Amino acid sequence: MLSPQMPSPEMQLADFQSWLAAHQHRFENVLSRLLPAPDIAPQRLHQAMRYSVLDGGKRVRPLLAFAAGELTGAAQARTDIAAAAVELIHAYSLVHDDMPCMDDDVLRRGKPTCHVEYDEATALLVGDALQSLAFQLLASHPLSDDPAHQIDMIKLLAVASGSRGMAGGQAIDLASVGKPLSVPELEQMHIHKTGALIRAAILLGARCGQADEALLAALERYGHCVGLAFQVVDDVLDSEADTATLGKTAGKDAENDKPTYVTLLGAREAKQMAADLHREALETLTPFGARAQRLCELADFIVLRKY
Ligand code: GRG
Repeated sequence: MLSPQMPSPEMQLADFQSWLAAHQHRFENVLSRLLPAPDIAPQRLHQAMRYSVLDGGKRVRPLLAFAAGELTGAAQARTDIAAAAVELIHAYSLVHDDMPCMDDDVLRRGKPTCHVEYDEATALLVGDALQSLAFQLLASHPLSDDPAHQIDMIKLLAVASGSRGMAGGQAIDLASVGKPLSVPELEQMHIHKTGALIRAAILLGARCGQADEALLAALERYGHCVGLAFQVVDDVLDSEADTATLGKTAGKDAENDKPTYVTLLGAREAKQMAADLHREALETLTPFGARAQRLCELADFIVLRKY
């Protein structure tokens, strides 16, 4: 029987869903305010940037930054900037990834991809400009009382998104098309391509508040687990869900002859792997008790998502 003080699982889920919806809604306005207005020159580029960032996406990385920031007592105004910088890098990666020279896709977040709606040159510039804006935000808003600490945070995002992080993972991905990768090789690719930015979101959110080395190490481990779980679930959804549900073309990995957790392990074992990573992520947070509740709920959200 539940004690009178303990909320039921249904109440806890409803509480998480309202936290999620409130942050998603509020953050949309934050992004809209931080992006260049559509009527400022060059209008077409600014409109394409807004098209690629606003009105779509689950905002998983910002939500992770907010939850980590709540754990370390960070001010919302600071985590907003950290979360926005990460989301702009993410949006840039999606725009470039969809281009004909990479994944060549026509649908993203339920609407035509940037190069289809605009053109290839504009899509290239959108990615470039979003990346620059991300670092402009981190450099021009106070994120820490210690300037050296803030420079470390800027470096953290630069490393996570560069050739030793997301862009490097993408390079491994492009080089692996049609090749038989082992599971450890696939893991290395995803730790960089998807995982690096997810870990950066969590660490940047945490570093907007007071985080000691032990907490940062635990969050790094949590980020490793949810980042990898995110990708395993992505592979399962790509093979099992439909295009309308995903808002992007389903079955793209098989069509592009890309190695995935599903092709390497089979759907059953891939789902088991996601469940194991989910459990490890939750175990990592045990020492932080109720303070880490939102991060636990986000781990559930990432693993149990349907799109
Ligand atoms: C072009 C430098 C460069 C990198 C691209 C992350 C990436 C590397 C490409 C994205 C392509 C892709 C489908 C990766 C698999 C996992 C992933 C990042 C999915 C999209 O992220 P979600 O589900 O997307 O968080 P939303 O739209 O919800 O934000």
